[in-house]
Amino acid sequence: MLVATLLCTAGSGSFDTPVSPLGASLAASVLPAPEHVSTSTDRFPLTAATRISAPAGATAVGEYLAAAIRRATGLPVRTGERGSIALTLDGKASLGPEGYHLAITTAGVRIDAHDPAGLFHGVQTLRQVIPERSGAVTLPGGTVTDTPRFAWRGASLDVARHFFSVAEVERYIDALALYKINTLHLHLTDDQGWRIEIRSRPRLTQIGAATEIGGGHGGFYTQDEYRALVKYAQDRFITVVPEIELPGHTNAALASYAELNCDGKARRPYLSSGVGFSSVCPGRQATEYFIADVFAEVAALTPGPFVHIGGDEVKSLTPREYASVVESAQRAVQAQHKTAIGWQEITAAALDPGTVVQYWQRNDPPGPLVAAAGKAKFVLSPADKTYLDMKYNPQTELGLSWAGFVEVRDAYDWDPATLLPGVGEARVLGVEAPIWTETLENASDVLFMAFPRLPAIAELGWSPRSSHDWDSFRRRLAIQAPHWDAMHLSYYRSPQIPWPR
Ligand code: TNX
Repeated sequence: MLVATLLCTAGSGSFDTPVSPLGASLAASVLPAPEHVSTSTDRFPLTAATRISAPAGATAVGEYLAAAIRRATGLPVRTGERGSIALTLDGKASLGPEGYHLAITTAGVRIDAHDPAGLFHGVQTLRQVIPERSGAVTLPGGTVTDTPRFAWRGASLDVARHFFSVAEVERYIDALALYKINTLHLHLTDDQGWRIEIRSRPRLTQIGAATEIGGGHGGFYTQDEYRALVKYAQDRFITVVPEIELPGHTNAALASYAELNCDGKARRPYLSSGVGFSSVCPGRQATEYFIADVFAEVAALTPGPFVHIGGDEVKSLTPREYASVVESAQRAVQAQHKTAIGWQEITAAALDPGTVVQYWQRNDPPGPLVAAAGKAKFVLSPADKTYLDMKYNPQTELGLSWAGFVEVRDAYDWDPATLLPGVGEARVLGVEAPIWTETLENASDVLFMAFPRLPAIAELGWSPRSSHDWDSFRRRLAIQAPHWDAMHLSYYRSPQIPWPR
């Protein structure tokens, strides 16, 4: 039944349909673009009486959806038995761990998945067709069958250059969940600050956490706070990958423990943004113990399979010295039954077959790097496309520009399967959009740089290659804006996007 007072949908699923912030069709609304989508003339009325049922294994997903609907519409929608919105875990195994099937008909809404993560992603799709306006609303009919292209759809956040509170990181996690990002890589240590409590090395946070770029107070997560953050992400089906940078980007550790320096002298805190100068002393017993102890504690805080060992931009070691520290870090991670991932420079060390390489730097020809990587899998973060700390254009106040200006189309228009010669689809674990925070001080700065480029990287990670279409993408991106406005997410109003108003 149709609720009479409502603006209705724009009709068929064609991307040529003029998009309106209220009531666009399923095909015209969903971002990342789904694998299969069909639209129908059915309409589902969402009212104060609507109830959501969820299976025992995913009651929290039902509650999450109910809260999202209440936030968007003000309707007192709750979970209950035999809801007209039914979430089930009866989906086929072929949907995999993250896929879902969504059907919106006049009689009701159903989301079927094989695993709770799939239900959660289906819920994000449904949220995108719920208009941001108070009172009863009508949802456009149709079906979606959807599975991701890549397993690793990441965002990373540098909490070392500037510190971000647990609440700020949670706000970013909420934004990531909207676009089916499933990995949050936290850059926890760098020259300017050490941000995670390590109980066997208390000075790391007593001394190393007290600074940040520009002279602010810094900060760190206690292990309990960090555990809560990991849980908050996990509840949104996002896996946290902690990064402990080695051998370089370590001044905060070198300032905290004199024994990590070859000359045995503690370094002064570092508050600016140069790179490449710092390194732990290779081969020293103190360094080996440090690496083993730190990764043991970090791995114990990590339910996910990956721990990041850094490895980028070291200018103060010989190649042999560099490789020896990377290999120690890799061993320490493996000793904790985790898989190591590191920046592309780690291909200069002897890598174990499972170790993952994160590609970022476009200056060097990729051939030798790919050859050195052997059979390793890649996470792709090309700086000139995925670095969300790059300015959008010369006028952008925040951000850097060493990799160029990155407009929305630059972030979107590339294919992960052809970026690196010799690294095809099967060797790409996924994509990741990093945010480095030399110039970013709070959650609103981070969101402004992430939106609207983060959804572009999310779509490259999730959607089938065949759906890649800039014009479709920019129209679907445009109608995200009312959601961002309602959620108070700051974003850049790129002139490339046909924003609704
Ligand atoms: C390069 S990406 C870095 C970071 C900087 C970033 C700034 C990478 C592995 N290293 O240390 O923060 O550029 O854009």
